[in-house]
Amino acid sequence: MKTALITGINGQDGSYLAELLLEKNYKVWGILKRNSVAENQTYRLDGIYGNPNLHLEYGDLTDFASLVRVLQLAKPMEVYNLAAQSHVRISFDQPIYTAQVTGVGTLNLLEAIRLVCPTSRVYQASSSEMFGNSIDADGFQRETTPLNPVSPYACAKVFSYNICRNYRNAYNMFISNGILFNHESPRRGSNFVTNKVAKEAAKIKLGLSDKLSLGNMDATRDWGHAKDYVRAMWMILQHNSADDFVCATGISHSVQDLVNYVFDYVELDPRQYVRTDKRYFRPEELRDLKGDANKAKEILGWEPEITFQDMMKEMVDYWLDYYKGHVKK
Ligand code: NAP
Ligand code: G4F
Repeated sequence: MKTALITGINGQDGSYLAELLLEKNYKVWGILKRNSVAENQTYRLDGIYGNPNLHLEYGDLTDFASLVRVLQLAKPMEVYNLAAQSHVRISFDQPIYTAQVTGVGTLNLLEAIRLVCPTSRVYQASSSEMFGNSIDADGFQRETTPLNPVSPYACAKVFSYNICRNYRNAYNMFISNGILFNHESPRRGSNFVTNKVAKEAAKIKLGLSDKLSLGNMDATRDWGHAKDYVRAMWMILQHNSADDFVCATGISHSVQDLVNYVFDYVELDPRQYVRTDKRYFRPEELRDLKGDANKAKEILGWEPEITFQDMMKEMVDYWLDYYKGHVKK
């Protein structure tokens, strides 16, 4: 039986990845950061909670000793480092904390793996945010595009990306970076733009709200579905050598396009409800992201399957069901 450890197991990606690995008959260990309200913390794991092959342990990326303890218990063949302070706007409010978790936290984990289980295969959740405003002449970002981060979050992810490559080369460890473009789902935090728009449009449709405040509507993103991207994470660690891969759909939409699509789906005119609010703008904005995932397609055979349109419908339907249930209660 294969054994995997997931940091960030209760996050969007961690919960889908845990489901995928359990389906593949893995024993799955997960690290949970202590939270004062335990109930809220594991709701994304509801579908697999109690599975005898799922083991949750307290730990924190900033607490080296806790990582050593869990690695000694789990003895994982594969480690997926998904834990992070992952919100770009919030990284401007908490830059030092973000650097400690999203940057140095990765180094804590690598050093613990090097000491406890150096033959484990390691996946690092790197991000398209690392490219910043660096774009190739054809309008795409790919593995060779220079990294030019424009947020504290992205700077921390660049540190993690580089320290992973350094440990791979210096210690001959199997450490791969997935450079993933934005991916979403109904499990996405509702302060990220896709789920914020889906949730608020559903509330407006049901008469529970009358406005949606957003930041930069001109920014464009390459949005895919988290289920497709956790499949890529697993495929990256099954490859015969450690390497770095971009995962993206190759199609980008502006935030305005996203709003238009969602409001059209719920049959409302966005001009009546959507406003911009400077609170949601960033001190420095990453304007455009569009990824070229040809390397992952050619070497791993990975391709995204779920379209932006189907994903946004799934997210809006989730919130419509949620609030209809809520209203009934
Ligand atoms: P997410 O939903 O924000 O999940 C982050 C996870 O990290 C949560 O389980 C969180 O636990 C945990 N965590 C935060 N601080 C921690 C700490 N100090 N120690 C241990 N655990 C900690 O993020 P996601 O969307 O699933 O993304 C997964 C990873 O991929 C992240 O590293 C993110 O930066 C990266 N990434 C995401 C995307 C995307 O579009 N989703 C794209 C590229 C890269 P609590 O919830 O209990 O705080
Ligand atoms: O949904 P977002 O907050 O995602 P962002 O900043 O692109 O970061 C996400 O994707 C990265 C991969 O590229 C991950 F590494 C990272 O962890 C995270 O998962 O914002 C998307 C765009 C931005 O341009 C933002 O300025 O939407 C714009 N936006 C406009 N109004 C808004 C809002 N974003 C948020 N969160 N809230 C708004 O009201």
